[in-house]
Amino acid sequence: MMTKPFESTRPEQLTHFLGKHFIYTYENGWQYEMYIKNERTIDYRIHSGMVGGRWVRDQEAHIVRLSDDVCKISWDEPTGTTVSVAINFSERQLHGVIFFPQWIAQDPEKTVCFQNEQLDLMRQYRDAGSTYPKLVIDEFAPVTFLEDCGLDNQSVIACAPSELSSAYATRRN
Ligand code: FER
Repeated sequence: MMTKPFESTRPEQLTHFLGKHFIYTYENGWQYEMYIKNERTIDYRIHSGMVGGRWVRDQEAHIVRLSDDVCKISWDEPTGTTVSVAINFSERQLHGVIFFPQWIAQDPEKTVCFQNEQLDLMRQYRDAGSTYPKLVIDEFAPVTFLEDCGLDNQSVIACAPSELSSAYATRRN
């Protein structure tokens, strides 16, 4: 039987989280930026780390409320990478788990692109493998910048990380 998609999505519980835009650095030094675009969608940029330079718009995600200040966002990339990130907005602390297929661990540069223009290529790489053993990254990250950008704002994540000023990702608030 086909599993019903998005069966946990409860839009009425997500209003506080939708529109949040935030920058965070995992304890391993990898810096990421995420925008919760709407109840099923995120945009993101990767500023540094194994796949620094990669950026993605309109990634379908599963977003759930765990408490008034905590949500969990999980998704399956066209590359085969899967990610689950829990964000505590009041403590500005996040925990992410990233499951990379083996082909990305061996050649991360293949995924460094504006993914929206390379979706077929990413799926070809994914299907060619190899997949196993997965590289599992399990890290905490403080949220160093946080703002509200509203729903479906196309101007938040709109260019490659390399096109931003060096001050962009180091802003703190
Ligand atoms: C994150 C961890 C990993 C994240 C995105 C990824 C936007 C994606 C990794 C990849 O596709 O290579 O916190 O947030």
